[in-house]
Amino acid sequence: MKAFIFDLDGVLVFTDQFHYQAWKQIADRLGIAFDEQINNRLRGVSRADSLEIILEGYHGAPLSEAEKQALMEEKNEIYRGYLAEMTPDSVDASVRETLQELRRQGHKLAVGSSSRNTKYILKQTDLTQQFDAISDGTNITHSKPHPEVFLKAAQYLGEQPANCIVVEDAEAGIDAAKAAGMTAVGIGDAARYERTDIRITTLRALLNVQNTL
Ligand code: B16
Ligand code: MG
Repeated sequence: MKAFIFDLDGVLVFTDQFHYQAWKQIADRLGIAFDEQINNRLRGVSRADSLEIILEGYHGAPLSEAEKQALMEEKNEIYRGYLAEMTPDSVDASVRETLQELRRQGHKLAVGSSSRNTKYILKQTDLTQQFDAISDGTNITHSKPHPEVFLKAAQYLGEQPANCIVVEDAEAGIDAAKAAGMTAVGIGDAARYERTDIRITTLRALLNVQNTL
């Protein structure tokens, strides 16, 4: 029996377009150039760190902490407007089936996400009950690539890090998994990253490689 820790955005659901649309509205208002390439740098990174990356393109008067806080709140309001439209149909059937099959085989499953909206997304998509533990942006002080979010997930599952397999789409997430002493499975962008241990192109492929882990 093993423990699987799944990243959320980019692995189980595809909310990156919602993050992009929400940040784009803020960036446009501040006159900051923001495109999909910059958006890729926000994968797995916390809300506050995401804002700092976006502000690299800001040339106005320096912003106070209160102004930055207000921008993050505004972005989150817009983002949650998109999340409110999510339903169980927003999750690929193959993703749900893969989780169900791993559970059927007796493995423990957790979520390890930087997002403070994790529990809301899982509720909207009816995924909450698929997981034995949830570690997210609300229970960490250090965001990926720091290992805290995955170490907490292992702790909540009652598992040793060496027995945990992390599934990630972001380089920051693979770095976090390796720093935690876990096996790192990469999908999407992370499948092209040199530090990734095992590369998959679809989540379902996890069922084929898991015996080798
Ligand atoms: P929130 P993950 C991450 O989710 C996203 O990839 C990243 O773009 C986002 O900034 C971060 O969550 C924080 O999200 O603003 O909802 O707290 O990939 O770690 O599941
Ligand atoms: Mg991700």
